[in-house]
Amino acid sequence: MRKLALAALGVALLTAIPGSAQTKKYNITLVPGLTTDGFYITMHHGAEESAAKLGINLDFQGAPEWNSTLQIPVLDAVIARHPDAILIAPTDKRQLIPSMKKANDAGIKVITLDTFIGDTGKYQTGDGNDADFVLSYVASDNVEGGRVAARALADAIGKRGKVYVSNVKPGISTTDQREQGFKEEMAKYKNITVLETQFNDDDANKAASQFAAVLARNPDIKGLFGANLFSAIGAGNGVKSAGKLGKVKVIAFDAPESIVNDLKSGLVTAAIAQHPGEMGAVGVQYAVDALDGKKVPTRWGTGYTIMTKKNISDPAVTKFLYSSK
Ligand code: T6T
Repeated sequence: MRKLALAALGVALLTAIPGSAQTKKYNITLVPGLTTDGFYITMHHGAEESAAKLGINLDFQGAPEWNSTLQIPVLDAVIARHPDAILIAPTDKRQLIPSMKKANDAGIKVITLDTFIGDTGKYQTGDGNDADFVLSYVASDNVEGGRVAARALADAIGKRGKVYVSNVKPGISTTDQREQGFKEEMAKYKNITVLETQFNDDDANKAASQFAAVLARNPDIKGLFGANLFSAIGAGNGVKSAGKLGKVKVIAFDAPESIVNDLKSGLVTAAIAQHPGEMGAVGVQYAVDALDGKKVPTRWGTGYTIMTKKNISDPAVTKFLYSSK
């Protein structure tokens, strides 16, 4: 129902265009968390569709890995070219603030997609916090996503046993919030123990070897939550290599094309697919609205599609798989 409502609103957003965008061909740059991730490739496609409908120029500039020390110079180079607006998925809650502020001070409209800067993801509050200048935050509800993952994993393991979170690194708004939501929800299950989080730096190989190490220390491990695409793929590969397919349950955040086989084989019990295409489309729309002098909502929440073995052949579900190119 919510999905339908969102889809309807998405259509409304894209059709209620006043035409003013045509008077000036705005230049908008999308800076993803990294360029080589199906999540951001899909976000780019959504942004491109919206840009084509609105008649604006869209540029995609990012680093090949999730690393704020690589993303900052990319952003600085984008600012030097002075686009009208920047849509960015900041790779760190604090480290991107100075450059993003520089963009805003130069008169460039700044919107964050997927991740946020600062402590809350609430912008334009007037409370003087150092991230308040950002116009809008367009993203999933990541705390809720973590809760959904916890409930799915608890059910998969019969509400009993040891589990852990395979995560990227601390300081990323999205994955921090997923872990928070997961742990808050898991605290409700008295027979489930959440072991120490394993941080993999967005490196699937590292996530796989970390699973082997966790298993060696905890031969009775029952499940894990891969808090993003590379964490889930990597930890899932670790489970497979250890011969634990189906015995150690995996809940995956994100939906690369490979998730179809992982769900069918039983390696992954459920995948929580985000809607990055919608993030890109709404982000472009908001940037154009802001440039046209309109007030834009400070938060737009995109939904989730939960993928399981049961529904993974349904086109209404598979349309939310991320594209790899
Ligand atoms: O999970 C997404 C994104 O939401 C997160 O901020 C970083 O990782 C992904 O891009 C998946 O790799």
